[in-house]
Amino acid sequence: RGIYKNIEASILNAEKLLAVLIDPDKFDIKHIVGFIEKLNQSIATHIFVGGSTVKENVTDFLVSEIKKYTELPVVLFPGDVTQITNKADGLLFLSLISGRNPEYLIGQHVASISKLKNTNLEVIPTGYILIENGKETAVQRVTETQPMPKNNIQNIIDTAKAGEFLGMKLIYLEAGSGAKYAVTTEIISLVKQELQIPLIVGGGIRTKKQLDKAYKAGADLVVVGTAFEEDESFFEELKK
Ligand code: 1GP
Repeated sequence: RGIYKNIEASILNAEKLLAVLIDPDKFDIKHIVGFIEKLNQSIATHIFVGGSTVKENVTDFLVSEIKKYTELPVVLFPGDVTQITNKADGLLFLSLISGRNPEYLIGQHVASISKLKNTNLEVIPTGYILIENGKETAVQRVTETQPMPKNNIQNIIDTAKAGEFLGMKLIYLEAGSGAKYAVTTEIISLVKQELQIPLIVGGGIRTKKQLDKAYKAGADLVVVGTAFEEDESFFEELKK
């Protein structure tokens, strides 16, 4: 089965999913064997690879290295076209629907097609919603868009629902990598109630307690990056 079908099946079985985000720009390739070993022994179900400011070809090499040491699906979470590589299993085809910058709503997507046509990547259309979190993050800087104010929850819900009606297969609520404040449980649960498609939540989640809170509120898949980058012992708390 494909990546998306597996996500749907997990939800039906009330299983929660965890993606470990590896940012090629921050990750020290020297640590890869130990890092992936710990990851394999944890409850992680997916590996996401991507970042806002990655240099060309770095992703390609990193993904082929990761694939040597794990059976988990590797899904690209690209900041731009240059991060697309055939070595991965899937690609979140992200449209930044919280923003009004055409480049990140449709521009990069058009530019990616000639590359994507030559890959076997499972392309998963994803509505990407950046939410205010207490400090400016890289997504905001790079995409030149404003995050959605967290007190206007109805607007966040409507944006997510519009993404679903546009045919997107996933909604991703993003506080931004290294966010001071993660997406609130109130936002997660109200968005989840309205959606028929799986919900991803990420940004600023650093503890097991926060992870469990996000799941309980309704996140189907949580993405954690910085917490593992800063301290690999976090994997110990998340053993299978
Ligand atoms: C960022 O949602 C991901 O795009 C993960 O964020 O690095 O804060 O875990 P963190």
